[in-house]
Formats: sequence, C-alpha cells, structure tokens
Amino acid sequence: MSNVTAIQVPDIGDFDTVEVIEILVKVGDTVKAEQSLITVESDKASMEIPTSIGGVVKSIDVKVGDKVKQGSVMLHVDAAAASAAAPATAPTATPSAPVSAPVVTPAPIATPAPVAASAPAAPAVTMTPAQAPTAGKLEMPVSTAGMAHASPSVRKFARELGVDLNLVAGTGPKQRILQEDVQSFVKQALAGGAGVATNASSGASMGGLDLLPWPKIDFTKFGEVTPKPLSRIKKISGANLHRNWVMIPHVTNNDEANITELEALRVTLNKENEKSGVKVTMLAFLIKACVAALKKFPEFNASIDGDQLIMKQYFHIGFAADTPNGLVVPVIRDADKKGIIELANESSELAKKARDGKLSPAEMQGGCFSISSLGGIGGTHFTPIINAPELAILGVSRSYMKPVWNGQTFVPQLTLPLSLSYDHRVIDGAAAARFNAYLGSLLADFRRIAL
Ligand code: CAO
Repeated sequence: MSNVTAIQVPDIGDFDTVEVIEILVKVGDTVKAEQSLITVESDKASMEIPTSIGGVVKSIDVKVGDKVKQGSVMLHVDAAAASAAAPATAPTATPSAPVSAPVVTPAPIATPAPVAASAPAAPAVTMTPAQAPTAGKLEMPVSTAGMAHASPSVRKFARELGVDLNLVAGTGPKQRILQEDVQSFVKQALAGGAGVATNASSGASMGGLDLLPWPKIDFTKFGEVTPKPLSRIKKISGANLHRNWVMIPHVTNNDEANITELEALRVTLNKENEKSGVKVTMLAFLIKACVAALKKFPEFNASIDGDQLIMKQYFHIGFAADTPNGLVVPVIRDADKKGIIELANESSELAKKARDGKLSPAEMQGGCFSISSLGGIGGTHFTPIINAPELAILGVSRSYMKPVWNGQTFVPQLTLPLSLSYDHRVIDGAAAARFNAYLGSLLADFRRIAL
C-alpha cells in the first residue's frame, strides 16, 4: 500500500523565492526523516532543506535553477514503501493540489549552531553564515562576508577532508564551489606534496593551518635548471626548523652590547697566548655570559611539558655551526663549570667535528639554550629560530663601531647586535628585554659575571 506525500518548502523567512542549486537525492532513494533533500540559495546565502518524513523518493518536482518559495512542492515520498525509514515524528499532512497525495511541510527545524569551516559533523540543516534560524521556520542567513560560495553539503564534504574552502576555486554558476572542485583541490594538493588536509580535529595538522599547496612549477619553462637533492642534514634540520617556526610563537628582542673593552681583552689574551695556539673567541664569552643570564632568569632555562615547565638545573649550551652540508647545533655540556679557554677550545673542536661531519648524536642533544653567531660573517640583526624544546635562542650579528655621545663628545664604541628570540607562551616581552639588557651589561663589563 502506497502512502505518497508531497514534501513542500517550509517557511523561509524574509525571502520570497530562492533558487534550487542542488538536488541531494534521486528517485528511488530511501530517505530518513531530517535528511536534506535540496539546497536552495538566496543572493546572500545557501541552505539545505530536509524532509520531515522518511520513505522512498517517488518523484522530484524541482530542478536545479528553479525558483521556489514557501509551499512549493520539492518532491514526493512514499512513506509506506520504506518501513526502515519510518518518520521520526508524525507528519502534519494537509491536502494539496499537484497530486492526490497529502502534502507535508518539514517539521520545525531545530536551531543549529553556526558552523565554522572547521567545525565537526554537520547538523541536518547546515547554515553557511553565522546566523541561526528561528525555531519553526527556515530562515536564510543574511551575510556571507568572508565565506566561500558553496552549498552546505559541499561545506560538510570539505570539512571532512579538512579543506579550507576559501582556497578552492569554484567552477559552478556564480563561481559556486562544487564537490568536484573540492576533490580536484585535494588531488592537486596531494600531488604537490603540500599538507593541505589540515583537519584540526585529527591533531595531525599542527593546529589546522589551511595552507596553500606548494606551487608546482615547471622551471624549465623559464630557463636551464639543474636539480640538486637536499643534503640529509638539510632535510632533518629543515623539518625541525619548520616545525619550530610554525609551532612556537616567536618574538625577537633586539638589543646591542658595548663590547669595546671585551674585544680589547680578547685581542690581548690572544696575543699573550699566540704561541700556545689557543684562541679565545667571542663565542666563548657569549656562552659564559648566557649561562650567567640563564642563572639570573631561570625561566629561560626550561622546556614546556604539557601544562608544566621543566626547570633545568644544568647549563648545556648549543651553538649553530655552519657546515658544507647544512646547519648543525653541537652542545657544550655543563658550560657553567667551564672557563673561557675551555669553552673556546671545546666550541672550536665541536665546530671542526661538525664541519667534518663527525658529530655524534649525543653531541647534539640536551641543550638548554642556543647561540647562533653570524658575527664572523655579517649582518646587523636577524630572527633566529628557537631550537625546540628550548625556549630561547640568542642571535649575534657582526660588531660595528658606533659613535656614542658621552655628554661632551662622540666616542667610538664597538657594538655587538644581540637578537634574542623567545617563546612567548612562557617568556614575556619584558622578561626578554631584561634578559637581553642583562646580557649586554655583562658583555660591556665582564667583571660582573663574578658577582
Ligand atoms: N663581530 C665581528 N667579528 C666577529 C664576530 C662578531 N660578532 N664574531 C666573530 N668575529 C670574527 C672573529 O674575530 C674572527 O675574526 P679573525 O679571524 O680575524 O680573528 C672571525 O670572525 C671568526 O671568528 P671565530 O673563529 O671566533 O668563529 P666564530 O665564533 O665567529 O664562529 C662558529 C664559530 C662555529 C659559530 C661559526 O663558524 C659558524 O658556523 N657560524 C655560523 C652560525 C650559523 O650558521 N648561524 C645561523 C643559524 S640559522 O641559519
């Protein structure tokens, strides 16, 4: 026995007519109560219209492009033909014209929460913009500012794949994004190797960054090229640098230190020790000064572990070493227990080992704080990337002679640029400024280290 019911468009609020942009079922489909049947769109937003009764779709009475309004018959459903799809609530049937079947308008729609692009599972009615309908009628949302042009089902599909629709080009009418557009976007992204599937809920996407796929360019179109594989070190350090740069909220505090006297001392010491072959380096002084600053500001000598800080009672200092194969960071252990000469010798030995590719993994582990010195090369200031799980890194640039006014005249001052990058989740800007200023004061008068 058949029980064919005409399903009508319900009250759609302030809109007289809306356009059918998608038909989500086909004749013969078994639908359940609350399942979406069609997607309609005003000039401002789109929404899905569900059925309030379950059954088998007997006919579809609208087509894409039709203008419909409240009361328009969308389709006919035979409730008796699908016992499995029994109505969730009794339909409120009213006599109807087009066919000799009862007409049902969808039952009042539960107010769904606004759905953001990254929100989880879609409710029966999926609103695209951030405006919910009032209970009892479907209300078209009024603003789509900043929203991609796509139907709720396409939005749901994109959410499931973790795709940011703002990055997808639509090929439908009025640049509407179709399901095929999302599929081809994902295919393209996978082919390009970029991490586009960034569903935050998967936890695998580092916070749901909806990044553009990496550009895939045929460079030979523009000239002759030679492919060169990345070195093993570059691949490893690159992946680490990338993670650290993306995951840590970096801020860099730039300051300067007066190293006029320190450099004079260093030159004197090296002259005195010329015959011994021992070279006192600026890096050794920097390591010593950083240890003193870490002692004074212990939160810099820590790592984040969940919701607690691991405060370290040891002082292992890493330094970036430039090698033909890429950047490595050897670590000087217990730098607090070593003198300047010992630090200079050890850092030189580790730097040589690094250049020769002979550092052991143990010699690159356990660091508390790192120094990246580009002073011997050049530059003014830069932004060093924190070497996680450390919380800060000191970048040192080339020293230069600066004229400083002493109240009566300008005097030359050898000035060392200091760039302190810190993890702002733990270290406040004021603390970083204090750390850097303290470091500067130690370098300006190294006797302070003994205090
Ligand atoms: N300003 C001016 N000159 C400086 C200086 C500074 N801040 N620091 C060092 N120098 C000078 C030294 O006086 C020395 O000059 P002389 O040869 O005339 O004596 C020369 O630069 C080399 O110095 P050094 O032998 O003391 O070496 P270093 O301490 O500068 O560097 C090391 C050692 C391992 C840090 C370095 O070889 C290196 O690899 N630096 C690059 C680090 C890097 O790549 N950082 C970037 C990481 S992010 O990509």
